[in-house]
Amino acid sequence: MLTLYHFWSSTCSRKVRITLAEKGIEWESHHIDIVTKLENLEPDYVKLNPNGVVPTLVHDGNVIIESNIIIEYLDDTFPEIGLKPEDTYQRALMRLWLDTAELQVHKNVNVVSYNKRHVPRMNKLFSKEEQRKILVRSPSADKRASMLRRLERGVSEEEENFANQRLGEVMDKIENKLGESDWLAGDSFSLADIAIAPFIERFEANGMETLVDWDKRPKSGEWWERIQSRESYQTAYAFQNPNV
Ligand SMILES: N[C@@H](CCC(=O)N[C@@H](CS)C(=O)NCC(=O)O)C(=O)O
Repeated sequence: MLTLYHFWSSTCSRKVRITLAEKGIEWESHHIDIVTKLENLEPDYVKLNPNGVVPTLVHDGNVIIESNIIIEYLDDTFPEIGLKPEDTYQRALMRLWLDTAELQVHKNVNVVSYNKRHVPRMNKLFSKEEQRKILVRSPSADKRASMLRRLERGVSEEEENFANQRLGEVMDKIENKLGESDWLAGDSFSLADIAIAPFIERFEANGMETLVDWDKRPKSGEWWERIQSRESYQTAYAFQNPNV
């Protein structure tokens, strides 16, 4: 039995839902509202995920956290439809894309979307003092410190520009790679494509136009079309907020 604790619009949750759909695995949904109800900070959830974030997978009583680790776990455990290259070098390169998705893309997209998306959403729901109290509850010391700093000082234009440049570099890397092969880790669709795809949708949703200018990066535009036309992508994105 597989249970996924996830939030409908979270990029990391979407990675896992795409993987589950690619493999045709049945799963039970446990929606964790990370925005209005802050269910990710409830003690019972933090027992499962000590970082207080989504997603979390529970499989036959075993708890797995971190979206990149979850998607590899799913691929290892349900290998019938494989999502990793056969060749071990290509597999290593695939893992590098997973790292890039987390360490370069997720990290910087959070900086860029702070003023645009995060602040208006939070200010509509909570006063500044309430937001401070929420952040203090975050079980991750790193996250607590950086988010409290952002709450006090905001994200400067300089920080936003720096993060945007790092994201532009990833998009250039993607364009170069797709000049060599149809998919990020070679000739077949893999976890590398799954790990990056939800961020491309996020760039589009946030109107980050220079990143998704497909005239400038045509190979990436074609790749992005191919990903969106997959049934797994459509299934993952069809999951909507159950609380509205
Ligand atoms: N490295 C983690 C990151 C998880 C993460 O940051 N999840 C976000 C949603 S994409 C979250 O739960 N945010 C809630 C919060 O930080 O309060 C992973 O890949 O699973």
